[in-house]
Amino acid sequence: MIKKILIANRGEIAVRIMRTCRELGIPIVAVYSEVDRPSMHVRYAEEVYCIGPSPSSESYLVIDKIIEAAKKTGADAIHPGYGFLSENAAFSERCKKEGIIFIGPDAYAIATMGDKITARKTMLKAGVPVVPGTTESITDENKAIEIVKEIGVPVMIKASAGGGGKGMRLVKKMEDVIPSVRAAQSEAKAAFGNDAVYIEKYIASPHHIEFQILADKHGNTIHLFERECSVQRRHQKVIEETPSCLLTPEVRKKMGEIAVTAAKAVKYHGAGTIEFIVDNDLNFYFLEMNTRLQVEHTVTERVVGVDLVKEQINIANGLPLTLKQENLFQDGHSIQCRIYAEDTDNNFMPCPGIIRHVREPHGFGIRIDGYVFEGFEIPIYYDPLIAKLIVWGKTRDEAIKRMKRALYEYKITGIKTSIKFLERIMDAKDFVSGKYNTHFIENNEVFLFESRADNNFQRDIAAMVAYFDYQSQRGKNDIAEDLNPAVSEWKSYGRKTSMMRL
Ligand code: MV4
Repeated sequence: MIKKILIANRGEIAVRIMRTCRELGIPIVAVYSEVDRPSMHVRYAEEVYCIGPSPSSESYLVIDKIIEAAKKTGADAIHPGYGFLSENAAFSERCKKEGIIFIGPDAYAIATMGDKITARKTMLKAGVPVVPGTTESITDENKAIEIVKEIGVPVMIKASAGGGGKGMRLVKKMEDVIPSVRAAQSEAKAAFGNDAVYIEKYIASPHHIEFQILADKHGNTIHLFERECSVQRRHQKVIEETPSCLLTPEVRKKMGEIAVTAAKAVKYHGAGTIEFIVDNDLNFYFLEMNTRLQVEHTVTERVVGVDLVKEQINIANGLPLTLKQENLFQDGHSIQCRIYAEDTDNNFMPCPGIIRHVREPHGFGIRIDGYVFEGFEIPIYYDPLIAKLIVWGKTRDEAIKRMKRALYEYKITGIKTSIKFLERIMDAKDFVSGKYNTHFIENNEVFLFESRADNNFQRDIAAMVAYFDYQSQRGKNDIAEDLNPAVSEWKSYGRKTSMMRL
């Protein structure tokens, strides 16, 4: 059984994992880069270990440093979180070799799913529907032309080593096929050191719907239903929710079964996600598998009532799953908003800086997974995610209203954040109706950006007028209160009352 867990990550996810470890009574080791010394995950842990300079390439991404930290602190297990080393097959293998439990799948599953062409072939063989297209990397350009003629334009050219939208190309005309294949190959070579590309039929206006799965080391595999992640911008998810408005009970059941089949095909163990692309006629195709805990795992936790990190730890310990598929159901509706330190009206430019003031929403149906506090400086070296705001409601309508209330209460000053932008999404007709796909943000640009810019201008004028009015009134009023009294008002109030009692 695991005696001490090293969390090879930072930020909100490191804190989230540590919270479950604390509940389970498992000692924690935090690792940190130089700039992260004052970070929340380091404060939260009872044992900490510095793994080097601030750039992640010199700290959180260095396998030797993480292994050294585990050995020095006597940690017998490592949780990689998401990003960094979480989907690195060599890291999973190295942990095994060092006798350390990697809380995640083995190298075989990570490598098979990490190479998209191998993943497509493996899924086809298992009977999982994939987008029509090639099953081998493109080596013969004439063959590429033949295949595109067969499936018809438009098509997508994708890098086998890519994923998450990296190295993708849309081809609309036959004469663009060969130049696009060549360009994609050289791009893939430069980005991933691997020039293998494949071709898929282009699915217009798709939904991105993914299924959460859990699998133990004894062959038991279950799914925990779907997450609708179609609100994205440049392949960065902005909002996630469950259940999806698109799925019918029949399609949901079928996709869940297929997701389990997909995981079994790579002898998967741990928590994982099967991503599907779904068209308007509810045809669904396997897109890729994420062999890690995901940023949006929280909405599943809320609606299915399962602590996914706790399940990951039990699985890593070799315990059989105690959850049974037939006992699982989706209770109500959950939505997550990702709060970023960014300027949404300036091309979503990251805005790291010092947090001056934070006031988080509270109350029924609210969860915040965050890590920042007043005076904390968000480092420039990592993802600018500040917090995830997760709400639950009995119905989707209630969840949206609760999210609006929570965003209204959420105040962060000192840096720019995406809170206002998220509030506009909660007011967008297509979001509220649930009729949206992956083009939602671009289709609603006027509402989400420009039109509201006018309102902001009016609001700014109103704020200025109020301020000047306030300044001109100051001092004129006899009963105006001193904003910085020399004696605490608590103290003077106490004195007054004690005198009154006499
Ligand atoms: C596609 C597609 C249409 N047809 N593949 C983008 C991220 C990567 N996981 C795959 N992506 C897409 N693949 C075919 N054959 C459209 C997208 C896509 C997309 C997918 C999910 C969520 C948002 C998206 C935004 C643009 C394009």
